[in-house]
Amino acid sequence: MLTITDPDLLLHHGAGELNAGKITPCFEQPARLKAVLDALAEARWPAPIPPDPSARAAAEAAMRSVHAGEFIDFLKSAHADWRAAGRDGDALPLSAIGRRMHADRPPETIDGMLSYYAIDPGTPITADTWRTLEAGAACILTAVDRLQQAGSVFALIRPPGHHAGRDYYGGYGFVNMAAVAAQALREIGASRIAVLDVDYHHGNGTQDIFYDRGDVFYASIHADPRRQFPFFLGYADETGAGAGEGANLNLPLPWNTAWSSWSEALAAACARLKSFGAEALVVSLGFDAFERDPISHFKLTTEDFGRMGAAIAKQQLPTLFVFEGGYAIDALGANTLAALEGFSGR
Ligand code: OKP
Ligand code: ZN
Repeated sequence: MLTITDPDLLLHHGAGELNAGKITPCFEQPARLKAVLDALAEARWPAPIPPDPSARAAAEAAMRSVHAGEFIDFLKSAHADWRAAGRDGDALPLSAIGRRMHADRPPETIDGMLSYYAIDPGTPITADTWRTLEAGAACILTAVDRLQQAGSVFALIRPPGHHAGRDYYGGYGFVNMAAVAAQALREIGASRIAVLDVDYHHGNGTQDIFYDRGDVFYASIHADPRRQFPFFLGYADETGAGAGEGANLNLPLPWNTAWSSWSEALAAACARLKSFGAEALVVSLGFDAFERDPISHFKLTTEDFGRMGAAIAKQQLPTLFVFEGGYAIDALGANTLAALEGFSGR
């Protein structure tokens, strides 16, 4: 399998996130990506390639194709604005929009804007965040470009983007790279795309971006939002709206779910993406459903990720894997390799 990655993806490195009432080191850190790179090299997997220069040049426009322009403007200048306000270190929000407040009036200060666009206090914006996002989007565009020829491509990027909606960020990420991929695939001619999200958390951002569209089917297998982030989206009765009615499938599962029930949900999702008539598949490939993940509560094993890869391969679709979550860094390389090998039948 062809892997696309870039050294700039190691740049974004937040100092801390709010966890159980305390600031702790970020779970989402560059070592995650390094662990996967090392595992691929050790297994003598074909060497990853960097994004094409043309993809670099097109990265910002690709981000704008799925996000609101003012939101991208904000991300681009947020850390400089933070510095200009006299702060150093990472930019974090200090407030949030409550019910019946003005979600339609962006404030003027950086503190106000961070609170306006963030959905959690666990997603620091650093001086390097924007460059990291540009590199990620460039990898996605290159992956899209190679997909037809290669049959399957792995975009090894970070931070995870599936919590980023049209005009908000959070859940460690800022730009929804799976959505960038699906949109780019649409633009090069595929008329129906499926996004399959196997990350432990619901991809509220991906759902948000495509909720009223009938051309991109979104299916997610995730921890029940009644007990898990993102808390306010991911219920089974969210089925799409307007032209998108029926093109959204949420399969929430209880804590402690293991492969026997997880795999039934996967079979259900696969059946639906088949009947949808997808011409290409984007997989939000998270590994936090792993039994030893430090922030999650499912029970998948390394071998189960191999079974997952094999089941996805059975769909016989051009498949673009986008790296998402997974925080048990010591097992992340083995888990990722298991999924890719399972898919490739190695
Ligand atoms: C991103 B992805 C711990 C709270 C965690 C955010 C989880 C983001 C997961 N401080 N809340 O879906 O793996
Ligand atoms: Zn996750």
